[in-house]
Amino acid sequence: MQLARIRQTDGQEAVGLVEGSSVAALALTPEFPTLTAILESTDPAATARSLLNKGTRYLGLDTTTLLAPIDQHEVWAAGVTYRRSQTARMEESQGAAVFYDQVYEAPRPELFFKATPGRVAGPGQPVRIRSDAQWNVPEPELAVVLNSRLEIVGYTIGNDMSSRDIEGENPLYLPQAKVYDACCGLGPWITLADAMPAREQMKIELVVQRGNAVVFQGETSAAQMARSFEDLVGWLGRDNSFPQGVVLLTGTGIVPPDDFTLAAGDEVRISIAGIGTLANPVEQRSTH
Ligand code: DO4
Ligand code: MG
Repeated sequence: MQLARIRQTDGQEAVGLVEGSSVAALALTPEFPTLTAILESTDPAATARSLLNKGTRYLGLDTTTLLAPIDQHEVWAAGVTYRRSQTARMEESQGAAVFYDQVYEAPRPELFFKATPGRVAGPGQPVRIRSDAQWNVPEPELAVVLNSRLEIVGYTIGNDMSSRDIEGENPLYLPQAKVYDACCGLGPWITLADAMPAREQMKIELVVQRGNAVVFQGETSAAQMARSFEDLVGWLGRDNSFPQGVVLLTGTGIVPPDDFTLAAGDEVRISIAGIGTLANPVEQRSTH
């Protein structure tokens, strides 16, 4: 089962149950008023089904506005969880190469705060490259969706937009390379955990389109990740509570070659088996 957040034609936001090419707006109740409440329930799929009623209208996915599939969730990210990310970072930041090398093997993973909900772009909304950065890339990442008990309730697609020149100049600049307005794409919806294929089948693909040309494409699989989801979640939850649940991006295994940078007007498409495709245009403008 797949759950989305949608905006209906009257402007009202709702939680949608995706079925094929349609989405049904659930009849939310005082007990289950939000996506978060559904994900907190002991059986989110059964809860969602119980919120369908006889009058439920099925809307066409192509004519429905999808929103990022989160409420008040914080978004966190893991880094250097794939060999490709480790080598790219070691090349980009010679002074800090040893740290990227060590963290790939160390028991404690790299975890960082990525975004507040307001910094997240949903399907079709622009993700941003910083106005003060010259070397920018998308990072296509499988995102695990956790409830407040830190149980994995589902998966979605994340784009951990990154400014490689800022991170490469000095690792202490990492938060600036990673966290800014529209720095994160999420969506198009959450596939509940039971409906996901085995990790070995979780293929991840990235396409960057510029006009009519594909300027970069790459693929990997979640099976290439050096850590388990449970290990990452265990570290995230140490001395850290998430009353609303949390989304954790699990790191990138696709890094374009060093001569590639995103440009305003590009479209980034990330597909993950069992979930679907998240597409976002890229813009470069300063909020202030
Ligand atoms: O250490 C920098 C960030 C790494 C990262 O975001 C990734 O590997 O996906
Ligand atoms: Mg990343």
